[in-house]
Amino acid sequence: MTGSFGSSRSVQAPDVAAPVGAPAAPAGTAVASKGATAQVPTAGTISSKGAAGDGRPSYDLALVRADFPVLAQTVHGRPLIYLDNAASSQKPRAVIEAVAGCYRDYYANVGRGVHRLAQLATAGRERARETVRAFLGAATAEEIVFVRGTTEAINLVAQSYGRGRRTGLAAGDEVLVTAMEHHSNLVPWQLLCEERGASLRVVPIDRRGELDLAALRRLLSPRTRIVAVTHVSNVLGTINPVAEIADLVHRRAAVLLVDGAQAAPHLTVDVAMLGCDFYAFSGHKVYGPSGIGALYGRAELLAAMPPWQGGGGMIETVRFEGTTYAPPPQRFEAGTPNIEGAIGLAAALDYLTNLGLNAVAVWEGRLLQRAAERLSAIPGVQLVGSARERAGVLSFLVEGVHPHDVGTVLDGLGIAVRAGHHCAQPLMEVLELPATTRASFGLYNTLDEVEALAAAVERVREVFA
Ligand code: C6P
Repeated sequence: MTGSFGSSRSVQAPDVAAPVGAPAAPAGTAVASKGATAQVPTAGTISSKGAAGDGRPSYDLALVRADFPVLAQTVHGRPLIYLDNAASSQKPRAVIEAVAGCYRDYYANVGRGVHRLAQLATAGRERARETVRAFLGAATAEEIVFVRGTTEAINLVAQSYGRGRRTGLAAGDEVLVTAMEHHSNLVPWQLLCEERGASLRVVPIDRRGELDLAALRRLLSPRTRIVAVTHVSNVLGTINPVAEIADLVHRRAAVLLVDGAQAAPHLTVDVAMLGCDFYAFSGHKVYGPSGIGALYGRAELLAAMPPWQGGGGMIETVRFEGTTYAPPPQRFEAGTPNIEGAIGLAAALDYLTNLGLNAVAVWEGRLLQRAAERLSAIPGVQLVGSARERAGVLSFLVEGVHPHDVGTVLDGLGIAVRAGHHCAQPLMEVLELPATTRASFGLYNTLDEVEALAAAVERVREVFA
């Protein structure tokens, strides 16, 4: 279902083609996007994926909000309106209690002890792995590696797959990323390319902020070994067509890593249907604890990959002469892990699953659509990004006001948003913007909060008039 965003106002998008990330490319980086047609996307349409016609989600919003203790507070004397969910989301009681319950009732180190608490903690963490498996639609729990978060997951693949005896990159090989990547899905590949003498190539975006699939087709070559794409852009909200991309990538016998940091909170993820080889996400963005996340890796790929960190828990036998390694996923989980984090993550995924990812997606689509309509109707406000398929975030500019000032005024009104480059500096360069203000939505946000956001942005205009 497609709803109108309304028209953009006042601030003109630049007309000139913007090269992607051209200056200061590090050694080993070939910037392939000269002549890319990326421009500041203007407001257009959004697929709200069946957004409800009425003003309520299919779940009880008041009850859900009551599950999140932090939402009850005031900030600067105003009710907190938390619209910084893309940076990190708030935690329901179920998660807080799962973490506290682990510490209170059965905490011990995992995978090592024969005693009762060690067995309980180990079983709790392995149940959590199974919950993540089901959440991602992976075939087996052995395909789920616990990590600190998306950043660590991507570094794991770059450092292990990218350097493996059987899988590693050689001089002349290529890694493809897109112009809308977060630094976490860019810098690990730059490091790898630099080390291996490989090249990093960049798939451009169009003026809506959608991936240029024709350019992707052109850039894919026999030299392409890894393609790393975000599922949802943390700046533009664009949902990338992962299944289509996977098909193109596999025709070239390359592997596809998907950065799911901004997708997992908003979309039903099924790695089998997406057809990707690796999928990474963070617990703290799906209402779970920070310092925990997961990497899905296709079984035969993980099996072929060497360890990336050494230590306890990842070995089979250790002798001074040499060591043999545990099979996946333990091979990639050296040292004492974030035990309570994994258990809290499972509680968060259960919470999301019980509400229904589809219901959440429909409601957030409604919020996003309303916010886009309201903000784009304010003179001097320009939305950044108008992809037809979007989720989660709305970036905008207020004419003549720096995004940090917008964020500061909004904070004074109790509204939490993020202002800055959102750890996507190369994308900002493509957009020819130093920064944006970004409102990002979660399952507990309300239409009243969207109205408050619009009123606050109008207030920004008055303050800086
Ligand atoms: N983006 C934001 O405000 P970590 O920090 O490892 O949990 O996630 C990194 C990451 C990777 N990819 C994407 C698309 C992301 O959005 C993020 C985190 C936050 O946009 C914090 S910078």
